[in-house]
Amino acid sequence: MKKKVLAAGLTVAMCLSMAAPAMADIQIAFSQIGQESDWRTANTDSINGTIEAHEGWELIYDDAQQKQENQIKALRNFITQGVDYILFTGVVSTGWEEVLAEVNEAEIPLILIDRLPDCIDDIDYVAAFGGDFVEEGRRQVAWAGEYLKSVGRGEEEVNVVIMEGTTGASAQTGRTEGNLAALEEYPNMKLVGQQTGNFTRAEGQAVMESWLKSIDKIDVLIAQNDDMALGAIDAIKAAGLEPGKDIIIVGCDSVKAAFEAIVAGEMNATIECTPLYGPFVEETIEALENGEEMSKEVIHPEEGVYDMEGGIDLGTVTSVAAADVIDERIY
Ligand code: GYE
Repeated sequence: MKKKVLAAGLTVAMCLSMAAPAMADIQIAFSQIGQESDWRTANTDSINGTIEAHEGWELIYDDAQQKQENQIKALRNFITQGVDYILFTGVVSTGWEEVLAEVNEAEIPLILIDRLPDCIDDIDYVAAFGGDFVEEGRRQVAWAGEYLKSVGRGEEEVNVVIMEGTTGASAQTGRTEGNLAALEEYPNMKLVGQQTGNFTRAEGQAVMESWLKSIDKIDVLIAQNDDMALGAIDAIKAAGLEPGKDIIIVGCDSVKAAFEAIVAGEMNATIECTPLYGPFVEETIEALENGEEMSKEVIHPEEGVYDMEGGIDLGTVTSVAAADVIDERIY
């Protein structure tokens, strides 16, 4: 009798231990760039939060602190660990062929997000999702050009500076391409400065400080993200000028802090680039787990433009007043 009970107990224990691997979590590894901006924080929170909240999913997260070599190491670690999915955004756009080929060889489904690598056509990936950076850059300059027209300054020669993001990041190369192409459409806007501020507030402030010393007159600042615009606002105030009035400021991302600056009259506009990729990641992995195939087409989310009063027509989009949406903004 005793023997029987023991045997039954053993069977149960064996079943449990055999069932465990089948129920193991799906491991989703995410190689993130760093923590340079409010956008990045919101992006990390959205993706990590979604994965952590999903039953049966396990997050393996790596913050590369803006270093490509750290990202390469992280990707190789993910391969060694045999994770089930890899989420990847590259700090710069070049130099990924080798390590992404290794991911392909390991047959780990690769989901590309945000800053897509230049070698995208030479690698296998299951889905890609990111901002349309060229269009965002075009919108920045077009907003300033159309705004100037709307206040009767369309013929006035104005001096423009472009504060760029991290050199070599697709968000920088794309936005710069869009900025420069749009400047051709507005002959009254003259480019007098172009420098990187690395997508951070501190560098945005430092670059603006040095421009204010070396350039006689700056009328328009195009900052390739809101954090740099906010840093520049501090420098402009410190120089005794009025941001948003003496210098027209157009940012990119549409983070809450930029809406607050616009509502306070210290910034003029921000072009939206959504960081909220959690839902896309969730949908993609759920579909793949159900055996569905995803399209290889790069998905660009729909995005708006926000400013002081709204109503600036940019062809593909018309601006909306930041004051009208600020309460809904969670990042
Ligand atoms: O605009 C910036 C961030 O890659 C779209 O990176 C992203 C950019 C974003 O640091 O704020």
